Amino acid sequence: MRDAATPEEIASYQEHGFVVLPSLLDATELARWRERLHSALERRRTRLPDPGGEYGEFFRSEHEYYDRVFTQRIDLRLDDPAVAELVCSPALGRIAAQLAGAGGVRIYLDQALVKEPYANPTGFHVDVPFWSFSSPDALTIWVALDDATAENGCLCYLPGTHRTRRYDNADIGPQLGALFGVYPEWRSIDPVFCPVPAGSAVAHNGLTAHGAGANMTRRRRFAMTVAYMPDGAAYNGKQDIMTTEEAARLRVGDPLDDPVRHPLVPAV
Ligand SMILES: O=C(O)CCC(=O)C(=O)O
Repeated sequence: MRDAATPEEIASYQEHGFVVLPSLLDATELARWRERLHSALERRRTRLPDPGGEYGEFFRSEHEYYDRVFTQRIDLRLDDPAVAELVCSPALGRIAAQLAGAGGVRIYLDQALVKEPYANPTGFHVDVPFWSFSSPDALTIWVALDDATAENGCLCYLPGTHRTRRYDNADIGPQLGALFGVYPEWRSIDPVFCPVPAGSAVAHNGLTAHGAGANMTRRRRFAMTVAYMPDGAAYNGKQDIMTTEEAARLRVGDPLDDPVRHPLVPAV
């Protein structure tokens, strides 16, 4: 894996709020990621790591639409050391820190997102308002483990939307364009599709509006993602993916700096 973003990639990310990272993984690495993540998915049957833990309302319920957008498996690294070795990669973290212009970033979460054959589209949304901190400098690196195409639901971005400093959002629900009700000024922006071959990646700012089409093919579209927050990001009171017990240990304003849950990856 390369361990740096090019100056052009950094400039493009900062201007548009997303960037394609071609050939992030070489063929050997891609085979390793696919093998380890397919095994991890075989083992993990639940969305979140601790089946006995008490999670927030969203994660306790079934959702007729959302459950058919993708198979979502969050924080696989926490119960699978072979996955942890991949997603805690210093090289990947360094690229994230360079794109964010941060001295260091911490992993907020990792998640496998598998768009199954004939899965629903991913409605337009922004990421950070779902999360337990608020920052304009968070980002996700979305690694394609299968070719991601317009036919099977590659990502699609609204360039420049990361410049908003608002943390309002729309649910990933059956109204694909609900976000435009929240941000009507974004209706005039042309969406940019980002098809990428397996082993390449896209990175997007946590405030860049994005979505993905339906999977109109008979094969899965497998992506592995790592979301990063700048070092120093603080708890905002949203439980999100934490158990109730974990959230109760935090006060608003506390840094999210648990070294196991949120390991630091320095930029250099
Ligand atoms: O993979 C998808 O369909 C959506 C991904 C996404 O929203 C994200 O990684 O933030």
